[in-house]
Amino acid sequence: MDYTNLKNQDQAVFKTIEKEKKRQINEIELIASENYVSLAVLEAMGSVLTNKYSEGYPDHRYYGGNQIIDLVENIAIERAKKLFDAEHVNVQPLSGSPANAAVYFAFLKPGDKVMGLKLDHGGHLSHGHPINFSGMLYDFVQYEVDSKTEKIDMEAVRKLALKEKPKMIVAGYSAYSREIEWDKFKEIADEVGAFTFADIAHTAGLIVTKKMSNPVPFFDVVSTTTHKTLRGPRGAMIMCKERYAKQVDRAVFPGMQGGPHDHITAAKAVAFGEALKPEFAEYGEQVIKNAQTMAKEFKNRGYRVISDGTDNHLMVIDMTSKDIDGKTVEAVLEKCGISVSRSTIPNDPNPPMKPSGVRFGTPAITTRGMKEVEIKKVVEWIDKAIQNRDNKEVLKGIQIEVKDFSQKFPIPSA
Ligand code: DSN
Repeated sequence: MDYTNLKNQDQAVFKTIEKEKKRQINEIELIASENYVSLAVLEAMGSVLTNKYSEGYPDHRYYGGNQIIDLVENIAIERAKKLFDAEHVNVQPLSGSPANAAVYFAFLKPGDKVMGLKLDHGGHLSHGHPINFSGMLYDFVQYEVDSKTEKIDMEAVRKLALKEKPKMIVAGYSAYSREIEWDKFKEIADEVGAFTFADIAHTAGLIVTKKMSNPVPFFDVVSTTTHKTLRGPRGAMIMCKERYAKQVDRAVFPGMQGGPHDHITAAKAVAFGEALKPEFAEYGEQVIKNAQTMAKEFKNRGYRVISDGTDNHLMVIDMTSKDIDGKTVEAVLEKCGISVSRSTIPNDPNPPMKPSGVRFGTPAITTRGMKEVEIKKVVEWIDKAIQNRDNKEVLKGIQIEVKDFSQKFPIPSA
């Protein structure tokens, strides 16, 4: 992308963007929630649509001059409906947590009981953590993964639901590597009279490529961010059954938000258009193949993979299997030009700021064109760095190799 005007006008900001661009080009990104957008998505985000105010919805705006904004919002809605087989879509949520806030706002009253997966078992802050608005405003009961399999035990979920009788059950997670039994969640929710809410922020891009199962056709309401595996701009959307359309739309605006970010809506439409193409299905398949290769390589090298593998784009590795904690691994790999995020493991004995695990993900490196052979090389570097964590020379050597290697896999938007 050409930044000529920015360069001429504001050197301070231009230089930071250039530096970040270089960092992205020269380093390996393994943060499971990150990806690289296309130039077309980036151009839409940088468009004049950012100049407009359009509170309301297509054909029902509180400002004049929105005929063209209506067109773009409708394109985004129609493409999202097609991608996910959704009855109703709201493309205005600004990001994942605000989207989840709007869902709770649409379906619940403060103090209502909700079931969500515990954060250190793979859930998200907005699924009921006590320091998050969700845990403060609603009466969350947290379910856990099974302590032996580290997978969700649907019989345990059922027992808890029968005991607690929640008004809503939340499924879909941030650090859980297994397929989710949406149908069983739906059965349990029906049994106790609860709403079903899926947060598919992490796996949306794999769901649209039909590599993972889709909760949208039978869950009451589903939220997703648009920037992770879906490879769109930062933002979110909510999908629901037609019968909940009004309450969901009202919860987003005027309930939670003001004017939608129309430039981001346009970029969402572009990303959804890309996700409808056959190439995106190939991408989704490769993301999972790469993650499964990565998990296998870690296991071969003696690392303990939580739940013993992965069905999606991510995995959490218990670093205590190598006598090191997740925070130290994150810092060591940063020195080598490899970005990862520390993560708790189920029933983590260590605190969240210095947890036992590291979460690894393959969406970003797959966008750059890396396949199984490159994944093996990446794991080799990670293992070497961990083994030689106190050896500055070895770490520097890996960083040089990583830089040389990364430059061979261009980033679409850099
Ligand atoms: N921060 C995102 C992630 O890394 O999973 C979720 O909000």
